[in-house]
Amino acid sequence: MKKLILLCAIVLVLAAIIMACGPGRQTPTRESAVGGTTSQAGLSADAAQVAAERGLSPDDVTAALKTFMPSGQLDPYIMFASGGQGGQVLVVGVPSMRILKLIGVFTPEPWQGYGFGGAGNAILAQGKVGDNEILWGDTHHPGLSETNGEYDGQFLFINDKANARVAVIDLKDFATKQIVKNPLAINDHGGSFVTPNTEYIIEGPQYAAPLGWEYSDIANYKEEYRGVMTLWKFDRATGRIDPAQSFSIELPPYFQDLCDAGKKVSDGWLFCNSFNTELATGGVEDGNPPFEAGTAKNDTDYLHIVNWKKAEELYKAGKVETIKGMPLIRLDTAAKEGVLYFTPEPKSPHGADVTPGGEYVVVGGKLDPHVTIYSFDKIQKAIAALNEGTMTKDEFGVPVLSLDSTMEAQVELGLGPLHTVYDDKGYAYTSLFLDSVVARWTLGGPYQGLHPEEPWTLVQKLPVQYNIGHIAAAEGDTSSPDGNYVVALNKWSIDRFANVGPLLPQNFQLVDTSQTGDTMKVLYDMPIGMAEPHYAQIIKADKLAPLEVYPVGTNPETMQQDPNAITGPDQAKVVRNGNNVEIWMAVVRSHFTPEHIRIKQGDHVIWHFTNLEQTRDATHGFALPGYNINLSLEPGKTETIEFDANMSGTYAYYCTEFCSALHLEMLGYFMVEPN
Ligand code: CUK
Ligand code: CUA
Repeated sequence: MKKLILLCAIVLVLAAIIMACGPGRQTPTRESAVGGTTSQAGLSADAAQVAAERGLSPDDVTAALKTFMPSGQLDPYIMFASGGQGGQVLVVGVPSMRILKLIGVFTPEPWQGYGFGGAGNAILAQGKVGDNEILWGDTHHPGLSETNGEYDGQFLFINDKANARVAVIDLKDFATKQIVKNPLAINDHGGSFVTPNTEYIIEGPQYAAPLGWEYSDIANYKEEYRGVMTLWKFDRATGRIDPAQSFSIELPPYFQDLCDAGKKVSDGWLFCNSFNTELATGGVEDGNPPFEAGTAKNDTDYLHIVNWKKAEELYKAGKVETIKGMPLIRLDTAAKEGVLYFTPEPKSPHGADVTPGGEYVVVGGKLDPHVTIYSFDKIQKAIAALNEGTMTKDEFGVPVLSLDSTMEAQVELGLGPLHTVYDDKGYAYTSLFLDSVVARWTLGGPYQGLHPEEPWTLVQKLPVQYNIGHIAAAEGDTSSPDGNYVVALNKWSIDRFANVGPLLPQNFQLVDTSQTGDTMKVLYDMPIGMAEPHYAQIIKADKLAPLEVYPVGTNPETMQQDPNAITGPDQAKVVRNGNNVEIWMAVVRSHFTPEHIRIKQGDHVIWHFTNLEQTRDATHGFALPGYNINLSLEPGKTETIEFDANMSGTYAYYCTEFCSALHLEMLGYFMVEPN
């Protein structure tokens, strides 16, 4: 009945809108509806008064109108932002900048019951380093799965810089399914991003160390420390990384940084920065130059140009050495067989970002006021022109292509260029860390007709607060970026928000990039009060098709029917077998079945839960005091916990989600009789 009333109301509202728009007009988008209202009627007297009272400028009012999401309306974009040292992923609606979810990835997350007895424990345990359980991560770069260079909305990958791990999140339920630990590297950075059909998830290195992080003194740096790039094979059918089909490439100990995959014309190639071609080893306490000085001595470092299709051939042909179970293309093989080339890049490079059509790689040198644009075509010609007798090599035998032969252009932007993203109007947007601005500049070549300005020129510098690191654009890493929004991920917020003590939130600023020319504006400030996000990707919301509820009996780890699922409370039971007690529990508004569990201290407990609900949002929680057990049982989910009842006592277990008027009554007793 309620549904029927709602439906009638929707039909009436729709009819009213269509009539108001006059004949022949489409149902208005949100923006045209707002525009229509204001242009027809102007701001209401109320609205004008509010604006005056609050001291809002016309720009403020426009920004508010562009970001306000009326109750019940949905954002057209979804942003996935790394949660930095929080080890999570943030899901944010754009342009409203409302946080929709915090996905536990490398860190236990209580709301999702991730890491408190259920399936999350097994997933987190995959991320062990040796025997050590690691219960946090430094998430840097989320990468959405792609099909033909476009986000396909199926999976999200993210790296843990601190421990060299990569996680797989299934966007069917926005939950982490897998963590792989890199057996050769102990930290990473240039990941995770995908090849254009998600054949591989790339994990690039950062701080060189002996392979497999074996012990070796830093005095042996040049001989024994290495960088290593890993190509994790992704199996779409299982939705998991397949370590058995993955391989790595050995690199010199140059502190490789950000990487990006070629696409379209440059499909099959990878590009990766580096910032320690000096082979600095620090040791300031012994009178050596500190790392920050030692790594910045040279005028240029090396852009790494990697032919991953060639590397894949070598791997398949067995031209690898297997170390710690990981097939590795050795550095000399990579150099000789045409897998790896270098070309110089200006001071302290950070971002390496491939243009939508794959024609160029844009590199920002943190200590150089320019971005340098490399042409893939020129790189290919320079490689073809290499001649064994005359070619320059670095000290590890890798061919070096001259900057002249690979560079297309340089654009002077200002201080501290870091990362670059793209839109649909032939513009590039670069974050300038020291200037605290978003710089909009024009691409040339095939992009020239898309904007009114000269190619390779600065168009606008938009101040942001403060010290922008990464920058993200709507559909920005695809072959066809959108162009409505850019988000500035600012490292400092200083005075932008209420003082919450010495640890301040980060500031995400939403930037309107919908018009050409000198028109960018900041629309919204969003404090991030849980960590330091590094990168984000923004996907069209309609590309995502998550489940509304799990089919009853779904195991969230396998996404298959769980063999221990039950279909009704009548199947609930407790079975004792010696010291093993196995429980099949039904969960449905507003009771657990059974409500009494009697066991003996020292019993081993295996406890299966099935939430029988199929109503959207009818989530129940399960909290068991004293045993660190906390589950989130979404509709249809089946989950299992296993533990030793080492403490005697009487424990009321209860539902943690306010699921109904009788939610408080949703409980039971776990009675553990002492020995
Ligand atoms: S890094 Cu953080 S601002 Cu990990 Cu992509 Cu450049
Ligand atoms: Cu179930 Cu509250």
